[in-house]
Amino acid sequence: MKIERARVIVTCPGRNFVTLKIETDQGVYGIGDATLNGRELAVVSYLEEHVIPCLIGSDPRRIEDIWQFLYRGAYWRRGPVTMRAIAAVDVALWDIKAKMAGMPLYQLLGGRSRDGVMVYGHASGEDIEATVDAVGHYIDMGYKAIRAQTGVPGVKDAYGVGRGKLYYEPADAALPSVTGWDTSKALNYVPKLFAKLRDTYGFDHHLLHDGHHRYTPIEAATLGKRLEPFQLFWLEDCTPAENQEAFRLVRQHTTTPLAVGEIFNTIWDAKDLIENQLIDYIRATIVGAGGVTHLRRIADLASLYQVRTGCHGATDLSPVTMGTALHFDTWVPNFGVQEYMRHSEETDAVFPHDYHFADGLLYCGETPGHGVDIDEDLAAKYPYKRAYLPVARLEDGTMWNW
Ligand code: GCO
Ligand code: MG
Repeated sequence: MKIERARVIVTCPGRNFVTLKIETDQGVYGIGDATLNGRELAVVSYLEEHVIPCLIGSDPRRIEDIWQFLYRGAYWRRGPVTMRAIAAVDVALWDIKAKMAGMPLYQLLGGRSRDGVMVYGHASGEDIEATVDAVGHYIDMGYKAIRAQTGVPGVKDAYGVGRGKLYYEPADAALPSVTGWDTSKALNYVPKLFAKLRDTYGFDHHLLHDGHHRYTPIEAATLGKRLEPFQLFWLEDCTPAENQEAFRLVRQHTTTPLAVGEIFNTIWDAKDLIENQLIDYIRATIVGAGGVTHLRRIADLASLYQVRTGCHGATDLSPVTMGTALHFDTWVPNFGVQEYMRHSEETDAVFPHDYHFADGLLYCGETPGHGVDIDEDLAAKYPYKRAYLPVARLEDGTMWNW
């Protein structure tokens, strides 16, 4: 069996997606997601110029060997562009293998560990009152877990606020838009949101919050402490994680559970955090961290330390990643939660899929493979549109972490 052809499909049904389609000499094909929000074309070029030529003629059943070839063989390891390209190949090959086996992907991984996958949705509002209403809306939709982000008075376009939309879409401009940040304002305001949420809805739902890399370790520790009475499911990306040691300080000061990893590419980004039990949830996902083959290694390491998974699932991860992650989540023994921001109708139409939402859980389907396809004719109707993520600046103009 041979790989005969591989193509990259770029489409923008409301937002950009990069998809790799691998076709075999036996008529079976597989697809993988390679979207890197705001830097999409770098991955397109990496795949087209440097990966696809190596794939043609190789045996698509040799998933592990092809992974190692692309990782070790490049000499230049890791990084978001490389690892997304590898992920796209890996996912397309798992799709092919599962189709050939006539099984949904989760069966090949080891079978079902649970019936459905608990997901969390994104509630947000311009201020506390609006965010409390938005959380109520998610409760009405049946969500068991809800992330809450509020605008902060005096901060321009605070992170995570949908501005009237059910979900927010940050990559919104042909050049990066400038948002604001003020740590002390957020430190005073965010705990008030969670106090109000618990006051209004009680403690029956899981609440989550994303710090989006904004706080220094000691500020993150302060936030974690202030949030303790409201029993969050997790506080995410409370401080940047390039220095994994930074989490030790946060950990020593608060029992609020910590999650990190949506920008991690490999097990090496998470190794110290996991082994030192500095986090509770690892957020690496299929497209970001080298596909099913590598994410499984991360999850297995995490399970030794009782760290659970919480796969990233923002709208910039295509339905191909969502579908694959759901098979992964259905199998992985140390599952925590899955992020689910929902895609637009246009996106869902370009990527027909068999997963569905019911009562706060997502269910992967039983179609052989990962259960997500691409309608190429429809995809062709939405040409690529350059869109950047925003940047963040402090009041005095200093660049900050967005
Ligand atoms: C999340 C993330 C996203 C990112 C986005 C960037 O927790 O869902 O922080 O919202 O900002 O994926 O492309
Ligand atoms: Mg996040």
